[in-house]
Amino acid sequence: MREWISVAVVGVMLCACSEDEAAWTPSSTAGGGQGGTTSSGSGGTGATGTGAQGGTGGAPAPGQTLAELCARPDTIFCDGFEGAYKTDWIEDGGDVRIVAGAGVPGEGSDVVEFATYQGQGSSKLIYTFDNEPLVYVRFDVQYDLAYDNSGGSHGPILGGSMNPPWGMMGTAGIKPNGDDYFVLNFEPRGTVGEGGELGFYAYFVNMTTTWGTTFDSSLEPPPTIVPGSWHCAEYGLRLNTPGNTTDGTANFWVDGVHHGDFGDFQWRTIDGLQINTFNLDSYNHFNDGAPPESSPNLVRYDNVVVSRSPVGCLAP
Ligand SMILES: [Ca+2]
Repeated sequence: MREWISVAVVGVMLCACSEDEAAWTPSSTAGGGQGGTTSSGSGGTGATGTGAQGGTGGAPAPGQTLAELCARPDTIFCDGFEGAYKTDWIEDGGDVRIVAGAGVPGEGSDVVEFATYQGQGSSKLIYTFDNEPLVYVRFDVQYDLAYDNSGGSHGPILGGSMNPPWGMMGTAGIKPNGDDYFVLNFEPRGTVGEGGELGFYAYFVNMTTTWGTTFDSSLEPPPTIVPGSWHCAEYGLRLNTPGNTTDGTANFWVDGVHHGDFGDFQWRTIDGLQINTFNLDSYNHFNDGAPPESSPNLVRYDNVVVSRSPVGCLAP
């Protein structure tokens, strides 16, 4: 088993958009994972722990259709992107497309595709909702065979601010105070196609750098991203008790495998700051050069569900 890895992100951040997200894992309700303990990493605060060994982490068993997931009482929002994306989303510029015939086998036809290229480094859809203390987001994601994030990238962001959605945007390098914002990105860690895997990148009150903290799975095999393939991804964020507490958590699953609980997060200090924003996002720094519009970086998403409880993968 690999060690939990905590790495402070100190690279040049050129992003003018949000760099944060909040994610969580309920160690009390999501069985199958042991709560992590925080330790100091190389310049950052990291979750150290054993993580779940292939447990479900409280996620429901697979065998569901998107329609069934959308109908669950805990579901806040869902979108299968058939024909269009729902008008609940805010499109904040970017290059967002609906692609027919590219769906996960057995579940619809259309997906949403985000393109990034020279002059278009960020494409995303923003969804805001009423304040929640515990939120899970599941989606299917496919990185194009030619996707290149070797110059740095970011992905979907779950978070909150006192002024949603914009209060958690443009916050790169701004350490949260506890009464302003927090973010938890669930995104490629490393270069896709060269061992890059899904993991966390978070901004929270007790992080020890101004550039956020990353969290990777400790399981073998790691949640390595396979370009051109669909992955079932899910993550959750539980807020800490208001005040000077660190009982906030985060966790994630990839292709139905629970990759552990991460703990000791102080996401906030006041009760008024809660989870209220999700960005379905593709952001590329292009620090090593951007592709032309004619051969863009492409990421596809489908079957997004925002919920108050773990959701799980679609029926195989
Ligand atoms: Ca679809």
